[in-house]
Amino acid sequence: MREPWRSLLGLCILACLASTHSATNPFAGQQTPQDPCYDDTGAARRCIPEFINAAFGKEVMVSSVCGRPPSRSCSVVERGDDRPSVRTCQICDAADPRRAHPASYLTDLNSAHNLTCWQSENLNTSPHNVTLTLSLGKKFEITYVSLQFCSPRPESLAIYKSMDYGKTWMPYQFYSSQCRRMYNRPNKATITKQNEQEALCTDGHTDLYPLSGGLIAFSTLDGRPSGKDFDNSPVLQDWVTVTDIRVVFSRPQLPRELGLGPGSNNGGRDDEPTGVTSTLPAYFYAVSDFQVGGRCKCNGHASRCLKDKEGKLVCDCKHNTEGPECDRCKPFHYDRPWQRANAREANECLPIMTLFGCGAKLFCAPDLHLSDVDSALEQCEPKVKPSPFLMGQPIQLCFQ
Ligand SMILES: [Ca+2]
Repeated sequence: MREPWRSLLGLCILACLASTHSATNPFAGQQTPQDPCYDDTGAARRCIPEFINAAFGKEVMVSSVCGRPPSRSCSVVERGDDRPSVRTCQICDAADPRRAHPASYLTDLNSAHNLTCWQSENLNTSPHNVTLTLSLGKKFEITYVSLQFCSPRPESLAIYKSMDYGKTWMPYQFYSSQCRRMYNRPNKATITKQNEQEALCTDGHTDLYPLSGGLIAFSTLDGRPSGKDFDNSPVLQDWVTVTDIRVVFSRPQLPRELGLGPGSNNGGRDDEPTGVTSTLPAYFYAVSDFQVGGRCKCNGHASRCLKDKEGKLVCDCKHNTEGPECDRCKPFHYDRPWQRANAREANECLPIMTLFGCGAKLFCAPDLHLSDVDSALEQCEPKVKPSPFLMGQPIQLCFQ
């Protein structure tokens, strides 16, 4: 009864020792020396993909774009030097590349010398939501969402996120000079450890000026207490995880203040009940750059993301992990539960080699010797039994 298992174990151990003759990590031979997921002794360490603007070059779905049919829109331009602002008008024509303002201009190369702006249709009812939706195609951990405007910034704007590829959405951040009325939230609420996963509203970034070039930047961890201890905060790890971002421009700056329309005295902030459609002079939204700054989410087990055969972005998983986000252990590497890597501990998945069921476990580890196996087997006498887990499996599976 005992002998067949002893020889099987012997085979396994020999294969194990053969694979570990030169490195501390038995799997280090599979890695290139420069692999950031392993140190120069072959030990696993946390690795993360580079920080990128995940929106760059991606398609943004917009609910409105100007130029079909061609239209004329006007804006007020500041000239500085105490000179009065001037009103300028231009034609938007989607059929003419020199006069078009397509959604692709939101995420193209942003250059101050060649500012390309997406622009909505002229809108003349309020509120009139205009929506931008960006799908990243994979989970990312994001640090910021930013929008640079060519028009004045909206007076009220909401950012939502999805973690399930657009099936469900949750509020991420609100900007409004009237947080309570527009979004039913207090202005600048305090964030404590109890509500770190709550979207806030602020009246910052809602000034009319600058009339062009204004920025809205939402920093996902800013002001959240556990941000300093991100490694140990599953709540915030969840909070920064997104697959899609949606921005809703809920209300424009007042055309009366912009001087764009004659007698638009019904555009007042306080005398216009929310939800009531009122006629305003035409306004539009225009954005030159929509950025989402962050890293491809791989839970500390990959240093890069690659496109798979179907063109889908996936993590290039190391540490014996697999899955789109390296979110599970590879088969036969379940010796301990899967865990995210952190700065102190790589938490790599370990191979299992449980071949007998008397409570002893043998790992394909560099410090394992045949004598250890012998002594373990001695302790098992006389109840050596194969683990059901590997029964009938080829022994080579231990070393995948
Ligand atoms: Ca642009």
